[in-house]
Amino acid sequence: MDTQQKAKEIISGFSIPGELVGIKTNTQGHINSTFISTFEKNGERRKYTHQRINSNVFPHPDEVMENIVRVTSHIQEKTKDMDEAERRALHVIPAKDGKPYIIDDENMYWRTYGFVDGVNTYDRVPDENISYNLGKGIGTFQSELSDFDSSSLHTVIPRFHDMGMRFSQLDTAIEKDVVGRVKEVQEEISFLMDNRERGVRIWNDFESGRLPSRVTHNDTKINNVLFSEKTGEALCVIDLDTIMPGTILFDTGDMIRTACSTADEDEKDLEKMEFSTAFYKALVEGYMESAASFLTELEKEGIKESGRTITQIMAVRFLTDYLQGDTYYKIAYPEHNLVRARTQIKLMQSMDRQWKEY
Ligand code: GN1
Ligand code: MG
Repeated sequence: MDTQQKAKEIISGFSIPGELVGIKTNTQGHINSTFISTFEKNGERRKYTHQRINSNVFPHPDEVMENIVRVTSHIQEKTKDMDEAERRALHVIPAKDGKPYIIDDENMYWRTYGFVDGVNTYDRVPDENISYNLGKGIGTFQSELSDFDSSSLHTVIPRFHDMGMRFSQLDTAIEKDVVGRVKEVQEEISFLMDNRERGVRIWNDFESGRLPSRVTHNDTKINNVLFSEKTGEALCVIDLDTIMPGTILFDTGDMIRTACSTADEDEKDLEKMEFSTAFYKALVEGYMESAASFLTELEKEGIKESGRTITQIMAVRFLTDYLQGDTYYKIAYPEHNLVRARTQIKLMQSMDRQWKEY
């Protein structure tokens, strides 16, 4: 049975009113498989998002879902009286047995959300206004969760942003060289190794308690944010799998990485990849408007560095996966992970060239 057929079968186990009238596969995302369905009831159509959770990446999907249900309920409560309230948090649709997931015959977990319409998404920032809105939206998300006890969340992927551990994984991949690719990537390896010490600082400040533990999303790239079609406001942060305790600098970092770059994460022409200081300034201005009130001084001071650090961790992770024979990220062609690692390194170099100007 193909996955879409399987999805259809699973979907019937969720508590969704009406008849299933259509299903489409969504190809975005490097980890989970996603499907969009349409249901019809009394002539009215509604869409839903269904995902099969990748259990190699998330070994405890029940804990992932428990985190998500708690965090989305918290945001729903905070935003219930606002305009477009239904678009400001994801809504988990339970299975017919009340659980927030269904386990299929291959022991894979599936979940369903109400599809959020009336929104725009971007893979790249088109202008400074969107950058400003993105910053403000991420700051709002953090601020809505600033009174949520982060220690009550499950750590779904331990040491996810531990740069030291990510470098150790790269060391092992280089040493084993299972697919014989190390010789092609000497330049990339040496750039990353030269920056190793600087890269571990944020994690060390977090682990030593100098940076406070908060609820962090850990994947705040621009295409995980939904913008209102009506007002342009960044309404909702999606892709909540990696919500867990962390430092908010992981999230400022990923938003800087993806919102201030002039090319896609997998652009082959490196000439096109630069860091935009104009987008950065707009992003941080929006972010500070909604986040400044709850940040500590050390958090504020770390924002600029966080963009460089998270870009670096992605370079390390993509290169490691390339050397390991592409076992983690979905790839569309053999060099895909190498292309991704190179864009991240280029982005870091572009930051460094302009470091004094922003
Ligand atoms: C992965 O699945 P997706 O595309 O939302 C990854 C993130 C990376 C991102 C890079 C669990 O996220 O850490 O930043 O790719 N998620 C996981 O595009 O590893
Ligand atoms: Mg993700």
